Amino acid sequence: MIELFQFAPAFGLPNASPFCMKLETYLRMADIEFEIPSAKLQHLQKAPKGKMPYIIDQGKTVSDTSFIIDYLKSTYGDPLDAWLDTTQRATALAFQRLLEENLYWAVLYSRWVEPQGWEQTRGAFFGGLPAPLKWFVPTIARRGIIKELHGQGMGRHSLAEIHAIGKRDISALADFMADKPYIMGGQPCSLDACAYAFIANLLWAPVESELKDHAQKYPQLLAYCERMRDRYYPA
Ligand SMILES: N[C@@H](CCC(=O)N[C@@H](CS)C(=O)NCC(=O)O)C(=O)O
Repeated sequence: MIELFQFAPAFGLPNASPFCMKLETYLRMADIEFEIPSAKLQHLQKAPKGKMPYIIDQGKTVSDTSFIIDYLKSTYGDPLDAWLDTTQRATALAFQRLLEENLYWAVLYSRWVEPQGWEQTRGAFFGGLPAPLKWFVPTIARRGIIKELHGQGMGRHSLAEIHAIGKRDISALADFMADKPYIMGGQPCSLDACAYAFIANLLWAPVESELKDHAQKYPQLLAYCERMRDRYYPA
């Protein structure tokens, strides 16, 4: 059976990492059996690209959610995206990039850099660490994220600019979704695994931010997350 290596759940969500939650949601949507070995620090250390999640299937290790989903489609079939035409596929890819390559960094900033977000992130991610680790690991991890944000570029903007960038992405997704039940229309596709993971992480993580406030202005986003949760994570 597929082993899914990811972070332990946090923030009351299946995963506080939108990438981990995306992949778990995809597996559930595609009805592929998997198991999650209990989360350990060594899993991240063994991750082929130093990032979570990754899978091991039939002795093969695959990392990066997009490559993993490609692998799953070619190995187990593609029950979710066959109905999309080429224009819809192109649109879905553009929204995936918006979420993963842009909005992600604005959300990361709100969690790790903004003082209020950092308080909540530190407690949720590092609260269980024993002394002396809890005295220095959070600071080292935060320094690493700040360096990544600077390297990627988002961290070079002012706070107001970062909020403006993130809000535009949220509005674009909400406006495109409008009153459709799923992002691309009346039925789900693999983009929904990604969109649900990112939007639920924004709406439902207990990290107060301007981005969360902005997302809450769109009732269709909340209704969408509830629809996805009820369908793929039944209580
Ligand atoms: N492009 C990757 C991104 C994965 C990613 O950024 N994972 C983050 C968590 S959201 C991570 O593992 N960060 C740990 C680190 O950088 O040390 C994917 O699609 O899987």
